[in-house]
Amino acid sequence: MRYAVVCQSRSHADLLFQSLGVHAEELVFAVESQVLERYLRRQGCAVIRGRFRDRGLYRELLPADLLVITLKDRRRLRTVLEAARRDRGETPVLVLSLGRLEQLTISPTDYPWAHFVPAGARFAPVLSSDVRLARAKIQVRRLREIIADGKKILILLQDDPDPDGLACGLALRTLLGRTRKTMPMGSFGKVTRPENIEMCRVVDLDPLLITEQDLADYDRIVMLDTQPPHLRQQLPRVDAVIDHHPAQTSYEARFKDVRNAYGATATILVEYLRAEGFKVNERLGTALLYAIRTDTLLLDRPVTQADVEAFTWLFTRANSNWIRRIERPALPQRALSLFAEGLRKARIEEKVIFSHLGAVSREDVIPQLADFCLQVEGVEWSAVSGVFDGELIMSVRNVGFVQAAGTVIKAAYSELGAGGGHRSMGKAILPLANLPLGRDGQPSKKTYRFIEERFLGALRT
Ligand SMILES: [Mn+2]
Repeated sequence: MRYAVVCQSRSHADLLFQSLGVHAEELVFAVESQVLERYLRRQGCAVIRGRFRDRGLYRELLPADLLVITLKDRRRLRTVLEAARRDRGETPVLVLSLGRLEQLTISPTDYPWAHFVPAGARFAPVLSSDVRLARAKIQVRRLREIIADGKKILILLQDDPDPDGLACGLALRTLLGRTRKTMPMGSFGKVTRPENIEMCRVVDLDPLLITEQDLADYDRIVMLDTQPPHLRQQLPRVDAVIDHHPAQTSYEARFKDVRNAYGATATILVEYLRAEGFKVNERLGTALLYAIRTDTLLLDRPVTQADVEAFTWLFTRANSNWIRRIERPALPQRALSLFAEGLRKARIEEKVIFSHLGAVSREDVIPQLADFCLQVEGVEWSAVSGVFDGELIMSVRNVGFVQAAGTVIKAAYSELGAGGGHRSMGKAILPLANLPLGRDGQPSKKTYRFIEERFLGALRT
């Protein structure tokens, strides 16, 4: 390949060597300065020296596989473009300008055959990412000062630990060179979502179920992906908090890194690891990527450049088969007959498909059937219920371009139990005691009609 470059300075030439990724022998430079000519020859490049306004210069330089024009002095751009116009032939032309395009003294539209690149602006995202990593270094140093000397450190997660908290726990352990013995993860509640249980199995995590009394065993407490006011329990103290939920002010901690704009706390931990030059193994990479995937619904929720970058960085470091396994928890064989029954009884009303499974032995069959039902022609919503552990659990899915599932669930059921969700999926948990039941104390036809009517009512408003 032959790359022709019109260039005025050594730093531009150096930048090109690195960014074009070509050998010196493939480059031929057109320069005006003798000093630059000598420098480039020493690098092993061919050089033609002449005046930029002289058309003979371009007859010698062209044709080439690419002509790059990179000038320190922006006012000379017109001179070069006008002089090169005649002899460019079929050579693609790339103009690297350091400033913004509006700052050019020429109008790019006058030269439709050239591709103008505002190199400074292109460089900006890279730099802003490095600025974040430079800041992360300081955060890690402070975090180490505050907790690293602890004998036994507790990583405290939210009551039903989710992938973001779990992955961050694993990342923090790696960052501080700790083990599950000297820095266990704990929570006042159990992991319940089938996907999250599967994640714990796949990446080998086993968060402890703790009580308030257990807290005394630890000389440092770090909270990840949650803050003290989110818990019902009173904490004796918290040393460090790393989170992305809205910042709470009613507590003290020596270290706080709370970034509400971030889509996941895992993104913050990825910055820490990258700033410290850690190599992330498959296990940690998978956990962190899965955390960002679920917390941002595959970057479908408001996220920052930092989340997108962490996502990309983790992508090659994670095991996609493991992620698939986590996202599709295996369906037990006996669920098939339950599914068959659920599908047989399913009804569609006002573009909502309803199905009620009755008593189920595993909660996860409910969301799985809800996912499946959404594929039925003409359906915009699916609402599938099942009775588990004294509660009626309803999984709701929609096609995404309708009202938010979380809002509809709240409007329909907030007086009867807990519920909520995101744009296209949600869940309601209704204690049976709050529902009109049949004579046998179990949900009856009337119960289900009651639930359906509340749902349709909420949809209509
Ligand atoms: Mn989170």
